[in-house]
Amino acid sequence: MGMRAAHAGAAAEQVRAARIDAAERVAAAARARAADFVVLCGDTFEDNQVERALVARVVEIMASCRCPVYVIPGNHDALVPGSVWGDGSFARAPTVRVLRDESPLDAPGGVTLWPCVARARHDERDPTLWVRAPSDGRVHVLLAHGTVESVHYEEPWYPIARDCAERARVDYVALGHFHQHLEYVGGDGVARMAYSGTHEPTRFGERDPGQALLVSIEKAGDRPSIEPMVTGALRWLVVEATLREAGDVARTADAVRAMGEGAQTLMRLKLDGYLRVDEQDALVSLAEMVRERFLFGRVESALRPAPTDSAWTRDLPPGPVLDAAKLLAQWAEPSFDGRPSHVSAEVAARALLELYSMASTGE
Ligand SMILES: [Mn+2]
Repeated sequence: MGMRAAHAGAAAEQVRAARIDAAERVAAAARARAADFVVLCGDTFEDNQVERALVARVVEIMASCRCPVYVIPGNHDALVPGSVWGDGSFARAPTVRVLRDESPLDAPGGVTLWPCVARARHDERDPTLWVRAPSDGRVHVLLAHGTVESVHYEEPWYPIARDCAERARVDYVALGHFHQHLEYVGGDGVARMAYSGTHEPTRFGERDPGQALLVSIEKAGDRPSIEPMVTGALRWLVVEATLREAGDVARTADAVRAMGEGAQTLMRLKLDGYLRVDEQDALVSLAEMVRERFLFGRVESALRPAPTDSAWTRDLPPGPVLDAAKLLAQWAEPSFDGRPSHVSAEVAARALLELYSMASTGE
């Protein structure tokens, strides 16, 4: 919460509002499914400088869960002097508990929570090493914020071992930091560790964001049931298209149009390949459509001019490449009738483009 969303351009305000709406859906899901409690595993806030009015609003949403909400600080909202966690609104919400110490505490449903607390933006140590739960018949749940080994993430801090659940002897490890839903299956084939991912998608290129996890554990040692619940609303789509043949711009426009109305969609269209001179206007229309149809739309073009005639072959040195280019140019003429029977004009035109690509990029 409090993400500035500059990467969403003029849609930033709607992107921020969507995160509030999605948080309300998390609280509504907690009420509808009568959750014993809710945990937030760090980075609830973008940073410790977010507006205090936003903090008050978020605390209000947490309090609307009608069950206790346990929150650990993450590396973005680390527990430091002057942090967001000192805001007065927390003191006015008795069901919202910010966990500030590495000490186990009892939660409803016969559960013991083991909170790991981030106290800095960066840390190279595994925050879970202190946990070793007893076999006392209670359900033990570890809360941590960090990077499980093998996750590739631009903020590789707070490393967490893959066998954390086994080593700490807990029934479940609830993880924050990574934005996508990801579960870890232990040596016994059971997933006891998972990132829920963010409650609302954050940016382009994420897989499986916009969810909360409903985790049910009947009794100590039982296999956790992990049920993803959709809470997000906006779609951040990346569409890639390679233009090769006449009509490909129009075909790409049709494909984009087929994705439906885009009030809830942010679209990044990446184009490469070749743009024919006679399709430049179509490309301008396509870019306009992407900008107008979606909440946010951006076209990223790596298009190169297509060879409109075979003049480019004049730059080729004499030899087999030049010979092949001349032959393909001849075969690519639809009116030419001397092609071998297994070659169509279309195939020859594509082969000529491939050759052009190799020649123009020096391959
Ligand atoms: Mn983080």
